[in-house]
Amino acid sequence: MDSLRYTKSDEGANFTYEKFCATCKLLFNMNNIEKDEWRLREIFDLFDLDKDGVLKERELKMFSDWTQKIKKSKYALVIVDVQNDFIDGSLSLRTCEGKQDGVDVVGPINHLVQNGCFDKIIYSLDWHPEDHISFYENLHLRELHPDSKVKKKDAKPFDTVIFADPYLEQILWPKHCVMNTWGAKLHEDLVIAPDSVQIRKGQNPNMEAYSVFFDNNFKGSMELQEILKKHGVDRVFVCGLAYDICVKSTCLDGLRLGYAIAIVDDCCRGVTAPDTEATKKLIYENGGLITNSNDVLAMVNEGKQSLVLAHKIAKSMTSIDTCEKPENILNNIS
Ligand code: VGL
Ligand code: ZN
Repeated sequence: MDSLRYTKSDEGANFTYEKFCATCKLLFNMNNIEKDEWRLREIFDLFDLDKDGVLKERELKMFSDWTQKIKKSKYALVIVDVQNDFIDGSLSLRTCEGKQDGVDVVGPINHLVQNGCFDKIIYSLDWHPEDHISFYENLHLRELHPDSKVKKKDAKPFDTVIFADPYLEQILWPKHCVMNTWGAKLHEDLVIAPDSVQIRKGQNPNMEAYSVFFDNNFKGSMELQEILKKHGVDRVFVCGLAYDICVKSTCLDGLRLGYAIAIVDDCCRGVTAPDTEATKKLIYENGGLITNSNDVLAMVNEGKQSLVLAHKIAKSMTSIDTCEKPENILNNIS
């Protein structure tokens, strides 16, 4: 007789993969789970600590914490380097290999800023001193290492050289974004959201700083992380210039730190087409989402959930991937 009684613990014991999938179908509004089934499987396996095929007790608690987190966690928008020099100035993307027009991101970014309910909006600015190591014009200021395949006398803008001290592989960019000059200003048509913050990077003359996350900007390198932490942000949308340089490094660093990162494809422009394609692939392979403005607005305004972002949150909660293989990601950051 006793064995027929249905108890609370039986309910937990029945939380199988099928039930998990049914819940996820509702959460993510999935009509067809086939394509993404592997993600559901992976998330379930993350929670199913004892690998018995059902979630119970502590495992069930993890599952419920995850659903809470994906319903409640906050969103930030990081707008990378939408500055004059990358649009109309010395490092105009129009004159680069990909022949992209940087100004084309201004409209779609303004649309996001004016219509999206983001919990925090952050603008980054490439902000270099006159003697910055990345400037082709400053090549005479420092010695190259014998390892450098390109020698001083042959070097042209956009070549990669290796400096001796500090030992550093560096692309030689045309002089750009010199602090307090017109070229370093945000584009005049870019809408600046109230309560937004601006982060300057690349101020150390001997250090390149592509990523908004890790920069020696003389205030310490944790500025962006501190802002995100203060606002309870787990999910970060990244857009701006240049797709295959600073947007790329920011996304990869964010993923490595455990953030759920989405790149807003239509709000980015790159230096070269092949590098832009490679960037998308790399971000996807590292757990990031490639999305567009319309989907971003559906997420932040209408509560639409992204399985890719939720998957990343599950991984970070169970911390199987954050900083587990930083060398893999760092090797890929150029
Ligand atoms: C950038 C090249 C040099 C960028 C900054 O913002 O993508 N690119 N410095
Ligand atoms: Zn720069």
